[in-house]
Amino acid sequence: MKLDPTQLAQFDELGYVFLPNCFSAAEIDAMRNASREIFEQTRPEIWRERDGTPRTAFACHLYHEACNLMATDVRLVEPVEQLFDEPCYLHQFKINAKAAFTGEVWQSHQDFPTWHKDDGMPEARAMNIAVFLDDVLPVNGPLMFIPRSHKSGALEASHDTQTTSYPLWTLDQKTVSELVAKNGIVAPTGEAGGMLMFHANLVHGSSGNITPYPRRIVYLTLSALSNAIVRPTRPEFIAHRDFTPVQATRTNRLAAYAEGRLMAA
Ligand SMILES: O=C(O)CCC(=O)C(=O)O
Repeated sequence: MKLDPTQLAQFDELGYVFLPNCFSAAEIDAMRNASREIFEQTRPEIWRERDGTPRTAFACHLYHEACNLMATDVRLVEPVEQLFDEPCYLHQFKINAKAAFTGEVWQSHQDFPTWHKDDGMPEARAMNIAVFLDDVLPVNGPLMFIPRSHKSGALEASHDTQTTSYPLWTLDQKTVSELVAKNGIVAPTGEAGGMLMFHANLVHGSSGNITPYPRRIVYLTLSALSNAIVRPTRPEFIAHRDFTPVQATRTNRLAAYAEGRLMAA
């Protein structure tokens, strides 16, 4: 699945593009079941909010078949390869839970500074591509983007280990205020099954979820093959060391998996 010229122009100008209805209801159902099974487990790859609620399941593509199929899905891999014009490897795979009532914030940040400082990623030739497993609403902690902020390059950030359980290189209020004054701030919302891709230097974050509606999102971080990390400091389940190019599966194996589960039920 390739981006069309309008989508390419939007990505270039605003730093993100949202594509609705990319995954079917059956595929999303299978991924929601997967996320339930995963978040029931206790393992080092599953990070929790300070109250113990699951926050993020890293690298679950290595131990859950549905996630494994999503990690090579052509709908996710192809548009990123198109933008970088080269094959990609998977730098990170995760499900962010943003649980009903207790899901905490993601502070305002750009992704590349964390990948660069913590993992030794050479350039901003990597990006997050996200699949909504729940309807993302204005009220349940949607991602918020500052459009065009990717054009500012990598901004100065400080290492925040206090605000949440997950350390992140975050931006200060002055920087965020100036960027918002210039470009505004948006929260792309949409139904489960939609897909959102955004530039590694796009400033983003999300607020806590105090609603009864969970907001689960799967993220693939795909990096250009020429941009392999050189100085990883984080565990392998957060910053992968396998630089094999992702072989996108052209047959829809996630749909077949979802149908198989339905027939077995
Ligand atoms: O899921 C979210 O709300 C934010 C995730 C995020 O910003 C990230 O993984 O870099």
